[in-house]
Amino acid sequence: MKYFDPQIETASRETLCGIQSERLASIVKRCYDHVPFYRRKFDEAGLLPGDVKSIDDITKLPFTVKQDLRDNYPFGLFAVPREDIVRIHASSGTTGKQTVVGYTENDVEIWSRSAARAIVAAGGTKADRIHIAYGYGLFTGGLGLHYGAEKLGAAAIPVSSGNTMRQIQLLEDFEPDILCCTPSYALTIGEAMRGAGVDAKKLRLRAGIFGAEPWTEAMRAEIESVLDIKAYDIYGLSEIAGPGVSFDCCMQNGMHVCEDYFYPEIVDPDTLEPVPDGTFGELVFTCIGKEALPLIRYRTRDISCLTHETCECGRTLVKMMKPKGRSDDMLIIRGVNVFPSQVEHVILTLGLEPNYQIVVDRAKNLDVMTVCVEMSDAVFSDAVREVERREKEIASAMQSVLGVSAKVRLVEPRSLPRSEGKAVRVVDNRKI
Ligand code: DLL
Repeated sequence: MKYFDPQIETASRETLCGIQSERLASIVKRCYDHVPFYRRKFDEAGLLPGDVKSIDDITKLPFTVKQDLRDNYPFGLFAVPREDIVRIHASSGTTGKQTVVGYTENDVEIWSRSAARAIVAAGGTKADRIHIAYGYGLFTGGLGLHYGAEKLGAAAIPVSSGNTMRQIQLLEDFEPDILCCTPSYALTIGEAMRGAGVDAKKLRLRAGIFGAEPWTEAMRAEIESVLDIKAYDIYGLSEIAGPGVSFDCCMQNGMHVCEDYFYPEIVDPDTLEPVPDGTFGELVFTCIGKEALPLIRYRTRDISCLTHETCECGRTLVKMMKPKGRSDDMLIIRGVNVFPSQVEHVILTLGLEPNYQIVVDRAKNLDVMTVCVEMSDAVFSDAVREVERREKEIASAMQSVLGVSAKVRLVEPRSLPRSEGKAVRVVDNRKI
C-alpha cells in the first residue's frame, strides 16, 4: 500500500483547490452562525460569510491566536451543540490555562485518517504492530497515533510513555514493526537499550514516527543509527487536530500537509502578510474540514516554510519543512536570535552526545548562555586538559553558527535529565 487516501494524496492542484474552496466557505458560515467570537470578528472586519467563495479569499479573514482560546475557556469557541462532541483533549502549555479542544465523530474520523496517512507514508501496513509510546491522556500524541493505527487496520499497542525498561522488554517480546514517541524519548530508549546490552539489530522494529517537538536532521541520523530503523517526522498540534496534520514520506525531506483538512499558510510574523514558497515565516492553519472547532487562520508560532515542488513519492500535497522552532521558543541572547535547534545541530555535527541543556542567565545586565553537553564515557576518562580543549572547540563552533558566544560545559555522562515526552532543552533564569 503506497497511499492511505490515494485520490486525495495524489490529487491535482485543481481538484485540491476545489475541495478547499468549498470547505472554507462552509466553515466560515458555520463559524459566523454558531460562534459569537467569530461573528464579532467578522462584523468588525465588515465581512459576511458570502464574501468568502474561494480558497484565495482566505486572506480576507481575521487571524485566531492561542489567547482567543484561553479567553473563551473552556468551550466558548465550539461550533456544535454539546451532544455532538464525542471527545475532548487539552494541551497544557507552559503558562496560563489549558487549551481545550473538542471533536465530533466526523472530526475524529478526519484526525484518524490523517494519522493513518502518516503511518502508511512511513511504510506502515495493515499487517504491522505499532508500539505507541506517546503519552495517552489529554495530550493528543497517544490517542492520535492509536486511532490512526486502528483506522489502517494495524495492531495498536498502547504502551504510553515512561517505564523505559518495560518499553524495551515489549519491543523485544511483542515484536512491533513501528515505534511512535517523541524523538528525545526515542534516544532515551536507544540509550537504555545500549546500557542493558540489547542489540537493536535483533529487534523486528524497522521504522519510527517521531514528533511533538523540534528535532534536527543530525538527531534523525543519531536515532536511525542507535535504533537501526528509518526515522520519520510527524507534525501536529492539538488546536488543529493532533498528530498527522503533516508527515514525512519516504523522501524524508519535508512533511506533506493534509491540506484537504488543514489549509496551511506562511506569513511574516511581524506584518502578517503571506510570504512566497521557500521563505521561512510563521505557520498558520485553517481547519477547513472540521465541525467542533474549525479554527480560522490559527497562528501556530511555529517557524517553517512551504514548497509546492513535485515530490518523488507521488504525493501532490504541499510540503512544510521541519519547523525550526517556535517564535516563542526563540531565545534572544544579547540581541541575537537563537533557536535551540541550531545548538543541537552544532553539538551533533561535532559528534557529541545528543543530551544537552541550554541555561540562560543575566549577569550585570548581560545575557550569558551556557550550553551543558554530556560527555561520552570515553571523553569523560580523558585528562582535564583534553576536556577543556574540547569545550573551547565546541564554543568556537557555536560562536560561528549562532553569531553569539556561549559558554560550553562538558558534564558527566548520564547527569542531565532524560525525557519521556517533550524534552526540556532550555532553562531561562533571566527575570525579564
Ligand atoms: O505535540 C501533537 C503531536 C503529538 C504531534 C505527537 C506529533 C506527534 P501539542 O502538544 O499541542 O500537540 O504541541 C504542538 O508541538 O505547535 C510544535 O511547536 C510542536 N511540534 C509538534 N510536532 C512537531 C514536529 C502535539 N514534528 C506543538 N517538529 C507544535 C517540530 C513539533 N515541532
